[in-house]
Amino acid sequence: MAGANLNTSLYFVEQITPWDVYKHGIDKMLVHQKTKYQEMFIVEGVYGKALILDGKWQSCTEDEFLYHECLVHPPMIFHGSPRKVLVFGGAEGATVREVLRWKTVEQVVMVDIDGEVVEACKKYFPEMHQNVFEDPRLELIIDDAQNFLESSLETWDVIISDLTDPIEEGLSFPLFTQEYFQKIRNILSADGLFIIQAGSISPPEMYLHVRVVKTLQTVFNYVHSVAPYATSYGCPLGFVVSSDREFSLQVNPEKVDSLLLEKTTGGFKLMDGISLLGMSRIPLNLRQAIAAETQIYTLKNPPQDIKV
Ligand code: SPD
Repeated sequence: MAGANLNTSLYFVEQITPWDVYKHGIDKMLVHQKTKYQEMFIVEGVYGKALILDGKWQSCTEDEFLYHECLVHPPMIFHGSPRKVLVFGGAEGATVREVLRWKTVEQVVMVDIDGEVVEACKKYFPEMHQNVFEDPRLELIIDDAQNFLESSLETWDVIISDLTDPIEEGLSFPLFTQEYFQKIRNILSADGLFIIQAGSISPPEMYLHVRVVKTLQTVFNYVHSVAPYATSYGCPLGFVVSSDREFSLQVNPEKVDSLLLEKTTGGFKLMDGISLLGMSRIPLNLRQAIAAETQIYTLKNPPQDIKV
């Protein structure tokens, strides 16, 4: 069994749900820092090096491609020829690394609130960022996504939200509301696509993902979940792709493979036509939950019956 020879007495314990924890064995603690916004750990173990923020596992060098390739490429592929891409979050640099694989991309702006985390990631995760912070097509802005949206006048072909999990109370709640998604829509080009990391799709917690989907459906004409398998989060995640232009999940794997061959560089570990087809097929229980849900998230009427 993998990890059977683990010889550590040090564990990082992550609360996955109020009833479940995930114990990650640790060989070395590389960083522990309280930044202006959050508590950061960078640790090392059988999964390589990992970033943990406010007690939540963000990514690790061993399996981050499962998350980042699935977050970035679906909207890029559905667009076909993205030139301008906006990324919210993504301190490790792996999200922009995937964006910059696209030869069509001329401009990327990455907005992350926490410059201290970005600096630590530059130092400790060269495997993830692969020096993309030096790419002249990338502009890094240290700011709150909401401030940026207030002042942004440009439009974008693809917008990627690589932020926290959805929650129904607290500081991140506004980032999952109808008002916020309307602002995103205002800065998307007419054929642009938006993808958001929208939390766990395991049965006890999928209502959060489902409500994000329903909220997005009030803003965009076409909204679909995709389900990557990202192994070190302790639960299956769901991303949501939204657009006002129709995009088909009836993916033709051969066409996707030739698009990727023509328009990207570097090769993939996970993404190809077959993988995109697979992650676009979400299970029946999730489709049924989306069909049955009536709650949407607005700032005006935040949820009253918050589950713990
Ligand atoms: N519970 C999963 C949380 C993942 C949040 N973001 C990951 C960031 C990777 N760039």
